[in-house]
Amino acid sequence: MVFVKTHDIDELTTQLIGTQVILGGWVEDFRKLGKMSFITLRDVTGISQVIVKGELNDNLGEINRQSVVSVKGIVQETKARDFAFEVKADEIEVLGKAIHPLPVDPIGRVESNIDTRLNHRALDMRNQKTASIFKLRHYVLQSLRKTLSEKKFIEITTPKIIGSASEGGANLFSLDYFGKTAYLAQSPQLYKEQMTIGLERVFEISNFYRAENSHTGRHLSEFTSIDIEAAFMDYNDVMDVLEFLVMEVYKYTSEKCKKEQEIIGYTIEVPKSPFERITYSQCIKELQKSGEKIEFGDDLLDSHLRVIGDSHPGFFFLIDWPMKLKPFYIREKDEDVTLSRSFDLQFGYLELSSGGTRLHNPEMLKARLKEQNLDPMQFQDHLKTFDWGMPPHSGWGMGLDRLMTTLIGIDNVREVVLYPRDPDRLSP
Ligand code: AMO
Repeated sequence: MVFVKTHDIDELTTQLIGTQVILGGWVEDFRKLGKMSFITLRDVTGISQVIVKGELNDNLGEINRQSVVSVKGIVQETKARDFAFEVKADEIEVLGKAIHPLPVDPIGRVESNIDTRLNHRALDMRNQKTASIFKLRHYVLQSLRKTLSEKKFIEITTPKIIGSASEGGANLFSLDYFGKTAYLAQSPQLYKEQMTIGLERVFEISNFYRAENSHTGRHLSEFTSIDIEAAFMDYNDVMDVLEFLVMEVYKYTSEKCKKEQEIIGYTIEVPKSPFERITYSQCIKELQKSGEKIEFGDDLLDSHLRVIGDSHPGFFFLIDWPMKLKPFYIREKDEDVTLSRSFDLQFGYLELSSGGTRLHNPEMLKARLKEQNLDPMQFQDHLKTFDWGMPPHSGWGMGLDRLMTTLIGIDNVREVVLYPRDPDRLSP
């Protein structure tokens, strides 16, 4: 038999009763009851019952669960409670046998810990909860691309192998590049800024790399970032874009992904808009009030963010950080040059995004690089573009994996990444 499917399981309808179909999928359950056998067959769209009788049943050997089979048969009504239809098999072919027992139970009846599941990720994807998370991720990406395109952002792809650091020196993976040292990009920062001189509004959704020796539920060595950069926009404008985008993701997936939410066991709650905008100074005062030893100018540690997150659950912006805590490309405020036009988007304690208005004056940018002990010579290729009519611009980067965790109420990014990379995990 050929293994071409005529239908996906979710395409079986009343109109097809009496029609011959060819289905393909995995055996979720196999029961041989003397004169007949029942197969529960799953494909990516759903689950169906296959009934085997007569000579075909007599000649049918044992089929291991999770083997992949092709079934040719006639669609008919069923007495089974859990199914709308069944297929009475005329031919069954095992296309790929599954070993028994499998290293993880794809039905999820026997729970496996996350490390075991990640070690067998392809098989874990047959677990409906895992598959639903990745279907949801697909719709999140769809929504992001749609909204940004509608707002006239052009999707770009910047290089991931680079000759010098994009975010300053720390946390860089280096590699040998034909005898020279190259690095894996930490972000598209410099390239996305450069692209504003020709395309005005750009976005990128790609993987970036951070050699952070962190063992938390929110840090990965390779993460997916959504980045935007926009000419003629201030940090308030790009915060508006970010808020709109997050709201659209929540609205779209809460409507579109009903089945996935049911399987995951979590209801996507569309957040309230507008998101609160709290200044860094207000935040320091709040922390001092709650007894934390912190001064203006100190960075916010995880412990501080947890305190702030407790009193501000959900989405909020933390704005106007001190200049000294922000990267070299961030621009100061006119009314107080110690403060920056910058923000982080928080979800409770979790940082989802950071961004701001950029310096677009080359002399000031050079001075800032020196102030932060970075060598302007290393940034020559970038700096020269600032002499070609660089527009004022702003942007942000947001961790897609972290955004996904907020959507489905989990606290480990590894659950939403196919093959996570962290200091302890380089394979599969
Ligand atoms: P930043 O370094 O704050 O900013 O990164 C932006 C967002 O990316 C996500 N992120 C990570 N997610 C998982 N694992 C990691 N190791 C990791 N590192 C970062 C976070 C974070 O908020 N160029 C600037 C952005 C800009 O100004 O446009 C930047 O990279 O969600």
